[in-house]
Amino acid sequence: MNNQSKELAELFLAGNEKQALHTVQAYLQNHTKNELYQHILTPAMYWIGELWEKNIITVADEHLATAICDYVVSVTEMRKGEQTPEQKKVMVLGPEGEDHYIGLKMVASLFKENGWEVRYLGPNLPLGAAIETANRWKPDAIALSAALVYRLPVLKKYTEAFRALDFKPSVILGGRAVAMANWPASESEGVLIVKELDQLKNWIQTGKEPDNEFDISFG
Ligand code: B12
Repeated sequence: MNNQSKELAELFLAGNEKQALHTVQAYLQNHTKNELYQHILTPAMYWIGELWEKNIITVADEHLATAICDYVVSVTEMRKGEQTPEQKKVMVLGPEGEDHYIGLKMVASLFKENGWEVRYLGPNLPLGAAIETANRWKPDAIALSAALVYRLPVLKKYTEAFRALDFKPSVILGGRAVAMANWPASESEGVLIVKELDQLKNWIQTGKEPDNEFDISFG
C-alpha cells in the first residue's frame, strides 16, 4: 500500500474528517477522481478490512472509517456533462443481501463525471424493485456490485433477469468478489465483467470491453 493510502486510512480511523477531506482535495489537484478512488481510497479501505479481520481494530473503528470514506466520496463527487435527449442512463445497485456500497458510489460518480444520467439505488435492493424501476426508466446499462464471493449466485440471478428485459440493457458486474472470481470463460453476451475502475472508464469513453483473462460463467 502506498503512503498516501496509509495516511488517509489513519485519518479515517482517527475520525479526522476535516484533514481527510483536505488530503483528498490536495490529491485531486493533480490526479483524477478515478485515480483517487482506485489507487488511494480502495487500498486504504482494503487495509482497514485487514486490520478488522486481524482484530487490530474494532468493528466500531471500521464503521467510523467507512463513514468518513463515504463522506469524502460524496463531497468529491461532481456532476459534469450536459443533459441531452440522447444522454445515456445507468442504474447502479447492489443485490439483495449485499451491504457494501462504497465501490458502487464510486461507479455512480464515474458515470456522472462522463455525462451519464445515473440512478444510484444503493445496496441490498430486492430484484422485484430493481426490475420495476428498470421497466419504468429503461436504462441503457445496469451496474451491479458484489464484495463477498458467496453473493455471486445472486448476482447471476439478477444478471439473467436484467438480460431478459425486452430493452436489453447492458449489465456491468464489478466489486471485490467479481474481481477475485476466476472461472472459465463462457458466453455472456451483453454482460461486462469489470475488474477495476480504469476498465469501466475505458468502456464508458470508448465502448471497448475489458480484455480480462477470465470471465464469469452464466452457462
Ligand atoms: C466497510 C466494510 C463493511 C461495511 C460496509 C459498509 C458500506 N457502507 O459499504 C459493513 C460493516 C456493513 C460490512 C459488513 C460485512 N463485511 Co465487510 N468490509 C468492509 C471493508 C472494510 C471495506 C469495504 C469497502 O468499502 N471497500 C472499498 C471499496 C471502494 O472497494 P470495492 O467495493 O472492492 O470497490 C472497488 C472495486 O471493486 C470496484 N467496484 C466495486 N463495485 C463495482 C461495481 C461495478 C459495476 C464496477 C465496474 C466496479 C466496481 O470499484 C471500487 C474502486 O476500486 C472490506 C474490506 C475490503 N477488502 O473491501 C470488508 C470485507 C469486504 N467485509 C467482509 C466481511 C466478512 C463482512 C461481513 C460478512 C462481516 C460480518 N460477519 O457480518 C458483513 C457482510 C455484509 C453483507 N451482508 O454484505 C470481508 C469479506 C471476506 C470474504 N471472505 O469475502 C472483508 C474483505 C473484510 C475482511 N478482510 O475480512 N463490511
